[in-house]
Amino acid sequence: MPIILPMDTHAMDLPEPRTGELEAAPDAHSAGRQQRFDRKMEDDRKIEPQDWMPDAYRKTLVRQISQHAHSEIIGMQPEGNWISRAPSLKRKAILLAKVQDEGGHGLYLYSAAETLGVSRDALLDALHSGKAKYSSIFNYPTPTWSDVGVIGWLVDGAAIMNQVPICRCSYGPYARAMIRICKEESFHQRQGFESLMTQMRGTAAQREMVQDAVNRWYWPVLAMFGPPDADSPNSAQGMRWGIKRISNDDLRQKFVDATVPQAKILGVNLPDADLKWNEQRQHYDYGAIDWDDFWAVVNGQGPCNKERLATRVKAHADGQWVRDAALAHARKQQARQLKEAA
Ligand code: FAQ
Repeated sequence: MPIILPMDTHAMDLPEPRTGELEAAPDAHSAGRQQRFDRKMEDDRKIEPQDWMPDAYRKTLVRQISQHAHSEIIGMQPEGNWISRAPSLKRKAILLAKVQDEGGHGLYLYSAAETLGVSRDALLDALHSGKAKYSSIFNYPTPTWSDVGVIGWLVDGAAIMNQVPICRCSYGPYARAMIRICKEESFHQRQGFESLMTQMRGTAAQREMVQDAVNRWYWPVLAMFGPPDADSPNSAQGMRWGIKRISNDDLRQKFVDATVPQAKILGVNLPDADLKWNEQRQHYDYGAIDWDDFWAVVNGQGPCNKERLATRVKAHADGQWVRDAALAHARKQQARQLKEAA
C-alpha cells in the first residue's frame, strides 16, 4: 500500500519499491470468488478496489481508464494553444478554466487507474514512449479561434455522450470519477456553443471561420466514438462486464441525432451530403466514415501526433523539479511525524 500522508502535504504519495505491475490477483482460480464477482455483475452492483476481480477485467479497466486519462491530458494542448490569444479577458478566463478542468479529469482518472494496482509512473512511461493510445481527436490542429468553440461544442459534446453511460460503469472508482467529469464537460459544451453563437452573430468572415472549423472537425468527431461495432474487438466483453453500457455505433447515432438540431440553431451546415432524417428508423442516416484515416491517426500518422507527444514529454521533463520538491517535502513531513510519534 502507498503511504498516504495527511492533507497538508497535498496527499503526496511516497513511491513504494516497484514489485511489478498488474500482479495476478491471488487465488484467481477460486470458484467462490468468481461466482461472487459474477453475481455482482448480474445484480448490477459495483466492484470496488478491495474486491477480487478477474485479471482480464482488471486489465481492461486499466487499458480504458489510462487511455481516457491520457486523452484528457493530451487534450489540453489543442485549446491550450489559444490561451495566450483568446479574443477577450472573459474568453481567456473561460478557456483557462476549461483547460485546467481537463487536466483535473486526467488526474482523477490516473488515480482511478492506480486503484487497480498499476503505478502512475508506469502509465506515464507508456504514454511518453508512444506505446499507449489516447483519443484520435486530439491529433488535429487548431488554426483559428473558431476551432476552440467547435472543440467545446462537438468534441466535448461527443465526450459527454460517451461518458454519461460510464457513470454507471461496474467499477466504482471509475463510475464516481465520471459523475464529476460529466458535470464539467457539460459546462464545456455549453461554453463552446455560446462562443460559436456569438461568432455566428458577427461578420461574414467570422461565420465563414466557424463553418470552416465545423467542416474540419465533424468527421473526426464521428470517428472518435471508435470503430463500428462489428470491428470493435473490446465491445462485447466490455458490455458483458458493465464497463461499456452503450455501443460505439449507438452512441455515434445518438450524437448525430442530437447535433443536427443544434447545427440548425447555430446556422452551420454539417458537411455530410448523405445526412437525412429516416422516418422509418426515427434517426438521421449519415454518410460513410473514412476508417483508414481514423486508423492512420490512431497509429501515429495524424497531422499533430508527433507534436502532441513531444510537447507532453517536454512538459513532464520540465516539471521534474516540482515533483522532486514535493517528494522531498513529503519525506521531511513524514520523518517529523515519525519523530513526534516516537
Ligand atoms: N482514438 O474495441 P474498441 C475527451 C481504439 S476524453 C484512439 O471499440 P473500446 C475530453 C481502442 O482503444 C476522450 N483509439 O475499444 C476532452 C482499441 O484499442 P486497444 C477520450 C481508439 O475500448 C474534451 C481499438 O481502437 N474518451 O474528449 C479510439 O471498447 C475536450 C478498438 O476499439 C474516452 O477515453 C479513438 N477515438 O472502445 C478533453 C472515454 N476509439 O486499446 C479535452 C472512455 C477506439 O484494444 C478537450 N473510453 N480506439 O489497443 C471509451 O469509452 C472506449 O475506450 C472507446 C473505445 C469508446 C474510446
